[in-house]
Amino acid sequence: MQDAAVLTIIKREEKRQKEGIELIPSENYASRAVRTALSSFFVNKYSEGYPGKRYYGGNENVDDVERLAQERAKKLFKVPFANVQPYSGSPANLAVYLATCRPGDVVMGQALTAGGHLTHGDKVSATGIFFKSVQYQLKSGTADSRFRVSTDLFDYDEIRRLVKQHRPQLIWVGATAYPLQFHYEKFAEIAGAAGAFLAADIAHIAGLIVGGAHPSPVAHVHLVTTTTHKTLRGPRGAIVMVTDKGLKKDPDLSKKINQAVFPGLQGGPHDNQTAAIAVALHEAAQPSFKNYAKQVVKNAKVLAGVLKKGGLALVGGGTENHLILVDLSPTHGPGAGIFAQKALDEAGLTLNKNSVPDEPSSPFYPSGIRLGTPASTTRGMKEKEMKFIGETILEALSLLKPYALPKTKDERLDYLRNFRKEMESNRQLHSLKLKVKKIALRFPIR
Ligand code: DSN
Repeated sequence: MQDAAVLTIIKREEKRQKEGIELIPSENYASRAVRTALSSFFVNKYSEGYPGKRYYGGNENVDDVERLAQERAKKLFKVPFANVQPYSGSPANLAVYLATCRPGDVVMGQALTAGGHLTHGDKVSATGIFFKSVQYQLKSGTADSRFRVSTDLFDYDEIRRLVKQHRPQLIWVGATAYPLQFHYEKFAEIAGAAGAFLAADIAHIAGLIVGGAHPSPVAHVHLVTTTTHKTLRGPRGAIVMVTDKGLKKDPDLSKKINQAVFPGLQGGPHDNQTAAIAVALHEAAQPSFKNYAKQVVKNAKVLAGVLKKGGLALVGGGTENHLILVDLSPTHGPGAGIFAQKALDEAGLTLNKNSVPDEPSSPFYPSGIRLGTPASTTRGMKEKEMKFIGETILEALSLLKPYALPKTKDERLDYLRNFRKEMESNRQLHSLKLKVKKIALRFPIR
């Protein structure tokens, strides 16, 4: 590579990834084979349309690779139809709206502050602007580990009541910050009674589903969307699938999804991404991927156990998947997520601040942190490393006791600037970072 300026930055990012431990639950490491496909000659091609029906010439190889990706997705997720062209998760979800709704229709999804996704009808998203969005929350009081481990945080009576009142055309089930398994059949019963389309967004848990570590929604929903870069360990990208149940409700649903993706929302597909998705789907179909998925959950449970024993409040009281949501408000005060993210960054542990159910602060200064095990498990880390990570988190968080988020916006800016400086020069965090680096380097990223 000849561009020294960019190469320097790329090398810095490589070092950051190698020397730290990645705990953001939506991130992962794509294999060398996936990255090779991404930088292949397919980067150079335009291929608006679908296999056998392209607008430009020279697409015989693109057709082959796209058909391969489609077939692999269908087989892996056990669905009759897959569109592998969405650039990423948000366009994939928009395609579902375009295929099932008209502007102004009522739609419903889990609120962002309760762990849902922007594209499930949040008011700042196109999905909340062009549709009448109704949002459901989680049960109150779930963000506290003093409550015994719950197996379900959804209030189905309340969701049923909202559905009866608002009659949505489309309902979403799926989340970006939900630590327990989804019981899709319960959503299906509610959506079915209202005649609504039910779409499962499995972006976070797709790898767990195909690895047998989480139930599949396929028998219960009409549509499934997923990104391909999270637990599925592929390139950034997405897939929209239609189930047999979906085709029964609307035999034209696959055609409508294709039309929605192109020409409805996108232009030329990213063929290099399609090739890389095909590679990732092949990798996820291997027996070793099942071990990976099970280890992700096992690791998350061990990590959650250490954090809970250390006195942290976990939403749902623990985890059943790859993700842990810590509510810091009882231990570190409202809005403490911003402090925790920075302190842990300085210790070489990357995770993100996150809202918690019943958030006492705001989405900009949320009270929780969200972390997970997909990336560290890809590196080969197991229970022993999870104990180290958990203990390191507890030690770093113990430094935050003197800090509290000021009430006013003006006070906050100065306070946070000082806080950041203090964290950056904190010797205890620096020594934790060295320990993290030592462990991290024992687990190469391939
Ligand atoms: N940004 C993703 C996540 O972190 O969960 C959701 O789109």
